[in-house]
Amino acid sequence: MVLTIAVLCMLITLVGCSASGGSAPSSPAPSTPSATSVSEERIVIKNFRFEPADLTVAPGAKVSVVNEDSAPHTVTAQAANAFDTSTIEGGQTTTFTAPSTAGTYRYLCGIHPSMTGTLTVR
Ligand SMILES: [Cu+2]
Repeated sequence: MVLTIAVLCMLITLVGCSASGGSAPSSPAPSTPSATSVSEERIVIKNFRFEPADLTVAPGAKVSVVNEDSAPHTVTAQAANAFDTSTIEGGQTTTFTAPSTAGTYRYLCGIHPSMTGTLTVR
């Protein structure tokens, strides 16, 4: 009886492992505790433009993105996995966390690739 339960537990653990391994954690977990010392930065999307087009933030800063258009937009880093807001519907606001590594990160709108901007981390 005890052995049966032990085997069942092992099986459940194995299944759990393979299931979580199959779905790769592609999106970065925004689990960073909101540090009050980090000032909030902001990008406004208006008339298919990022304002400001060049923004400098501290490493790991929280950046709000306000979409004032009626069209959906994204803020997607051209460098893989740097940051990506995914789709922001018109009128919506979202937040992403800037990379913790200093550098210049060019980004674009995944829906309208002619919309580009630069996020500088330093
Ligand atoms: Cu767009």
